[in-house]
Amino acid sequence: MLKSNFLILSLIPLLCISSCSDKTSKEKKQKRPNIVFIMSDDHGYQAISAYSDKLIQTPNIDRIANEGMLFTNASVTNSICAPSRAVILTGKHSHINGKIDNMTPFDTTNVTFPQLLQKAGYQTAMFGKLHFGNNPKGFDEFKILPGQGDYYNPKFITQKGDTTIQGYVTDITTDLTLDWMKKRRDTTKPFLLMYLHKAPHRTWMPAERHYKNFTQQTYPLPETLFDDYKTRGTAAKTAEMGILEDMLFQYDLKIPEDVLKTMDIKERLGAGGVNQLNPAQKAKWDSIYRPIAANFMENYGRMNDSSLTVWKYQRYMQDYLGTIAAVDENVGRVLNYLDEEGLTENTLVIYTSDQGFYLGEHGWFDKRFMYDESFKTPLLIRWPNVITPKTTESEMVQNLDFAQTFLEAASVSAPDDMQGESLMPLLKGQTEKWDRDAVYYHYYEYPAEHAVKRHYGIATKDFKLMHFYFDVNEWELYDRKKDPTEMNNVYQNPAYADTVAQLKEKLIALREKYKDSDVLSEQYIDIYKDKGLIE
Ligand code: SGN
Ligand code: CA
Repeated sequence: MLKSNFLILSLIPLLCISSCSDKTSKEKKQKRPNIVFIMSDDHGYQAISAYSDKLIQTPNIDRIANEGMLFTNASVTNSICAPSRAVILTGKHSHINGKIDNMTPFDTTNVTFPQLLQKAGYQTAMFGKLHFGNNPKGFDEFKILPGQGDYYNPKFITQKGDTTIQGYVTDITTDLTLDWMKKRRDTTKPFLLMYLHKAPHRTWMPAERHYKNFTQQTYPLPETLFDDYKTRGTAAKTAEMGILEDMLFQYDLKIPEDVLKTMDIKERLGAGGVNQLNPAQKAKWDSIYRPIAANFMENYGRMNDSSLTVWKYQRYMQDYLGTIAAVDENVGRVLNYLDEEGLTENTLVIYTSDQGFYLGEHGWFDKRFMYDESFKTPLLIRWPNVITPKTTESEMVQNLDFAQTFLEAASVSAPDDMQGESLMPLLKGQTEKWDRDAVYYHYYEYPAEHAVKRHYGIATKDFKLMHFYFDVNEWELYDRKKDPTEMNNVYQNPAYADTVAQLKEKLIALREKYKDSDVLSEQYIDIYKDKGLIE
């Protein structure tokens, strides 16, 4: 392939003698970078070694930061899957693009950045999880998982109909991606590739090759595992995402039903993804997970709440991190392919997640809250010749900014109604051109699974102010510098009265700027009523 690239390059001057009337615009076009957008689902930054090596080594994902930029203050505008994806594609907040929660349908009349890139001459492809309930627009080719998708033997929706592929979803998503790059890439065009993993989403099923090693590991406990929510409001106290109370033995932690029966434990959900295994896969699964169940059965009677929390946390981490091992290996396959094809230099590679995730912090799994672990998201970007390798960027950036960044990178002007900011100045190291001092957040999916109440809020580098406005009317304030683990709500503390007043003013200004005037407009109330979620 290197040879054929050389051939094409050496032909360019010859071709130009006859046909380069518009030489400058052609040169510009040829330089437009490829974009490889890699996103996993529910990948907390705590589980990427470029951020912290307490839990897992992710050498391939880290490579993106080692050869590029690591963002330590990247966040989402609405910490839930499909809404985050809609924000990324449209460059607009949820209340503007309409996809406020996983249930509301994505309005396909929205203009998305892939549509604009495709129109501007990019070849576009998407593989993996989208989770919109409808097909993406603006892609020359896509193969996407229906809804949440399955870990084993997953079904894919393609332009030619549905197909089921035997094997493990993370490997398959990568095979599809590499197959497209190898066989159907138009080498005369720059490309946008959206390579979107299901992992490490619940129910955290690792690849067979990782069962053994990961189920033998013991992980350090997060500092806030036994949070009692003492200073916080109703929302944190009533959320249903506690490792002790809400994480299920069978569905989440893979203790088979027959074992639970002998212990008189009955659960509301069944075996979930384990039902997808074929007999050969099931035999391998059982060879590892059955002995764990037997051991659990033996010890269960001696466990109290605290030891059971720790046991559940360890089982959770073993499987969650096991799924990440496969993501990391597969990211390595894609990066290696870019190297082999000489594509690395002119390709912007980004690794992110649709949001962060609780890995036991505050006693939780899942996401949704504006507290850091789910508000913040990993963000690593490599773009040789633009980004200085090994840089760390602490400015506050959001998934809202991606669309405009990619458009600027491709020299395509962004529509005026996109609401983010291009990250280009930061990528170029021109921090002085970046003046954002606060970001806005709004979460809507309630009543729903995990029972996290609706809230909006503002974050600055120093503080976070949140308003839980639905069902309750409660405010919370955190001092991010003094209390980075967000254990002390200081909203009522008189010492912070001025801060509260200033932040409320700023919050109003942000809500005006982003045109978020209604807490829940009629349109959404109707959708929620139709679904029987509210009366
Ligand atoms: C599923 C999960 C939830 C998760 C939501 C949203 N339950 O409903 O635990 O919060 O997805 O996740 S499961 O029974 O399907 O595992 S999201 O990433 O799609 O937003
Ligand atoms: Ca998600």
